[in-house]
Amino acid sequence: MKSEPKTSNDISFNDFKNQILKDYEIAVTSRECSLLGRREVLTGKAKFGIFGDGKELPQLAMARSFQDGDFRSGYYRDQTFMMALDLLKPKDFFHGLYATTNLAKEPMSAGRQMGGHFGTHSLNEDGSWKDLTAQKNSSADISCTAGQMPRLVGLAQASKIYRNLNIPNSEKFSQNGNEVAWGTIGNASTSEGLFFEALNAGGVLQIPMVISVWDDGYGISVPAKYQTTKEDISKIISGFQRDDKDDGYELLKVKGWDYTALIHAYENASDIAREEHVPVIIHVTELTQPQGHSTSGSHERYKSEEQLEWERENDCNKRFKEWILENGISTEEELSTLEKSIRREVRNAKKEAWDEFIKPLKQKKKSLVAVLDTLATNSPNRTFITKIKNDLIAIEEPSKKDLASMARKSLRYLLGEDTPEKLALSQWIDQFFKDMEPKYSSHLYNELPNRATAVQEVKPSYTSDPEMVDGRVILRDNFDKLFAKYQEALIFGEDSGVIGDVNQGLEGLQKKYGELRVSDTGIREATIIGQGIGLALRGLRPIAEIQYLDYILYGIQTLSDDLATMLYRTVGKQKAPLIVRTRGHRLEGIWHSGSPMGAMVHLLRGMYVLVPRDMTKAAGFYNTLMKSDEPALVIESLNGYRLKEAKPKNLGENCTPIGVVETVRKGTDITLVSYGSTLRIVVQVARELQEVGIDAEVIDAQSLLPFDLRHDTVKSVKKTNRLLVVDEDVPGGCSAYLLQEIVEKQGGYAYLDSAPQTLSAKAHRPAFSTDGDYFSKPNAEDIFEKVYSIMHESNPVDYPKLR
Ligand SMILES: Cc1ncc(C[n+]2csc(CCOP(=O)(O)OP(=O)(O)O)c2C)c(N)n1
Ligand SMILES: [Mg+2]
Repeated sequence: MKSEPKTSNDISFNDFKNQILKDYEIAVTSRECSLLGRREVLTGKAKFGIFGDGKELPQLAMARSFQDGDFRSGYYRDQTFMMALDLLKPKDFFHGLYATTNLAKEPMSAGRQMGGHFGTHSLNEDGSWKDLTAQKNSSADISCTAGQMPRLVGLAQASKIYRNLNIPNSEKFSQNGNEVAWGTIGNASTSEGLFFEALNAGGVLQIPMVISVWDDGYGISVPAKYQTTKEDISKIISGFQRDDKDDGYELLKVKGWDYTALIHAYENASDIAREEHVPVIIHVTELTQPQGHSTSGSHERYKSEEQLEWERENDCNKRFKEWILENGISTEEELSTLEKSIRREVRNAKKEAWDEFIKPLKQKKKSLVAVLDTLATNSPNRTFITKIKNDLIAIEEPSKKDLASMARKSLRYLLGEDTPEKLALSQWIDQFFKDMEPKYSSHLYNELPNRATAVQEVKPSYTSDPEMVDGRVILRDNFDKLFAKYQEALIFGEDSGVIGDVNQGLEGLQKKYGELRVSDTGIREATIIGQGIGLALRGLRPIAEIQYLDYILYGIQTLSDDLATMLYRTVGKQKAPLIVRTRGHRLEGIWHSGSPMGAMVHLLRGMYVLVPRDMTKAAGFYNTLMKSDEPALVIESLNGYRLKEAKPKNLGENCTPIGVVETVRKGTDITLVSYGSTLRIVVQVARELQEVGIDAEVIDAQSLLPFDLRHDTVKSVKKTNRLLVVDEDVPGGCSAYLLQEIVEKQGGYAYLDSAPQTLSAKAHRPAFSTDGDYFSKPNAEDIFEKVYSIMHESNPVDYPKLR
C-alpha cells in the first residue's frame, strides 16, 4: 500500500511536535516515578531513594545528542536521561528501589546498588564483549561524589586512541573515535579535587568529553556560598576556555528550564566534541530539587520560603509545559490527558514491580511455614516453634532476611533432635542460602574460564649460559614483547614516556610504539587510574603506572570504589581489565619505602594484588594478566631494578601464576612466609640459620590477593609445625592477613607446636637512609633472632638463649 507523500512542512511540524511531546511524556514519567518512589520509601517498601526530579529537562537534551557508541559517566540524578534512551523503564526503576536481585528485572545492578545508580551491559553472558558501537552505554555509577570523573577521562581518551591508532579488532568499540564521553556531576561535587583534576587532564589531553554540571545551588543542605568560589563554577573555570591561541575547553552556560537553549547547547557540544575532539563543559543553572535531596531529609529544614517558592516557580517540568502551551505546540487538555495516563502507567508499573518482587518471597514463606508446621506437631519444643511459625505467618510481606533468620533461629529449639522434620528444615536453610548467597556475593572476581587465576604457569626458560642483566632490562624487554603482541596495550604515567619511566623499565619504547601507546602524564594519580578504567571499559588494555607505591594513596579512592567494585556492582556486566604498575617496598625515606600491603589487600578486594620478588616474576605477572581480563596491582621491588637477573629466553611468554605460592627454600624446622623485597633478606637469613642448626623452609607468597589458592603453605606447616610471617608493613598489616589465611582458612592451627607469629616493620613510617631502614624495617638480625627465639622457646636445650 502506498500512502500519499506529506509535504515537508507537515513532516517537520509533526516531527517537531511529536518530539517535544515525547520529551514531555518522559519528563512527566520520570517525575511521577520520583514522586511515587519517595512514597515507597516513606511507607517502608524501599529503604532509601534519591531521585532525578528537578533535573529532567537538561537530561532530555543530553539524551537527544547522545549517540550509539557514546558513554555516560554520571551520578544518581540521571534517571530521566536513562529513561529517554529507553535504558530504564518505570518498572525497572521500581525494581531498583526494592532491590530486586533479578538482573532481567533490575538491569542496573540486580539490586546490589541503591536506586539511582545506572549502568548498561557491555558484556554477554559468556563474558564476551557486546558491540558497544551499536548501543548507548553508561558506565556503572558509584555513590562517591565526583568519583565518576576520573573514569570519564579514560572513556573520552579511548576515542582519541581509536581515531589515531589503527587497532585491529576494534569494530565493537569505536568507529573512528567518533564517540563522545558524557559526564554529569552535581554543582557541589565540583568542590572535590577529582573534578578539578579530571578537568585539567581532559584539557591537556584534548579528548571528546562533555561535562554537564547540574546546578541546583545546593549539596544536600549546604548552599553554593560554602561550596564554590564566587558561587559559580563556570565563572571560576573560565580560564579553561579555548581561544585562538590555546587549546582548552568550550564552555557553555544554560538555564535548566530553557528547553530550546538546552537542545541547542547539547547539539553544539556534541558536534564540537565529536568532530574536533575538544572537551566541553555545560554549566546548567537554575535547576531545582522539588522533593529535596533524598528521602533521608526534608529541604524545608534548610531552604527559605522564598527559595522554595522560587524552586516551585522554576521547576523545569512546569516551565517546559508553559513553553509548550505558549507556543501552541499542544493544549492544556491534551497535556492533562497525557499526564493522567502517565500517572496510571507509573502506578501500574510500580504495582507490577512490587508484585514481581514479593511473589517469590511469599512462596518461600509458604514453604518454610509448611516445614515449621510439621516440626511443630512433633517437637518437644513445639510451643517455641509454633510461635516462630505464627510470627512468620503474621509477616505479610517477608524479606529474605526474615525467612533466613526465623528458619535459623528455629534450629536452636531442635538441639538434640534427630528427626526427618529437622532434617527438612536444615535442608530448607541450605537450599535457601545456596540460592540466595550468589545473588549478593558473586562476581567479586571473574568466574569464567578466562579468569586470571586459570592462566597456566609458563616457567621462564634459559639458555645454558644466560646473560645476567639488570632487572629493569628484563621488564623493558618484556614490555617490548607485550606491546608488539597486543596492539590494544598502552602504558602511561609520570615519566613513563620520553625517559621510559624513572627506572628505565620502558626505555626506548615510546620511540618504538609512539606517544599514544607509551606516554607521559601529568602528576595526577587519581586520573591516571581513571584514565585506565575508562580505556579498559572501552576494550583497550591499559597499564597505568603509579610512580611509587607511596603515591597510590592519591588514586586509592578510584581504585577501591570504582575499579575494585566494577565487576561486582555490575554483576559481571562491565569489566575494566586495568593493570596498575607501581614500585614499592624498601628504599629510602618516609615516602619512598612504603609497603602498605595490608591497606592494599583490604581496600582492593575485587582486584589482584601481586608482589613479585624480582623482575622476571613481575614480567611473568604482566604476561599472565594480559592473557586474562581482570584488574590487578603489580608492585615491583624498588630495590630490584639494578640487581642482576638471568635473562630468560621466553620473555613475553613466561607466565607467573596468580594465587600460587613458591617454596624457594626447603626446610624442616619452621615455615617462613614473606614476599617482595623482604623475601630476599629472609632467604639470606635462612642460610645463616642453617649455621646454628635451624633448617627453615621459605615460602614466597608472591600473590597476596588471592593468596595460595592450592593451600600449599599449610602443607609446609604440617611438616615444620612452626610458622612465622615476615613483611615490612605495619604490625597487624598484611602479615596478619597472611596469618589469618594460613592459620584459619588453611587450618594451619591444627599443626602448630609453637604460637604462630608475625614480624613486621615498626608502626611508624620508615626513617631515612641505611640506618633508618635498619631500625624501621625488619632486618636480617631481627629475622634471625625472631626465628631463633621461636626455636629456643620450643627447645631451650638445643637452642640456648641468644641474648
Ligand atoms: C565522597 C562523598 N562525600 C559525601 C557524600 C554524601 N553526599 C551525597 S550527595 C551529596 C551532595 C551532592 O551535591 P551535588 O553535587 O550538588 O549534587 P545534587 O545532589 O545536588 O544533585 C553528598 C555530600 C558522598 N556520596 N560522597
Ligand atoms: Mg546540587
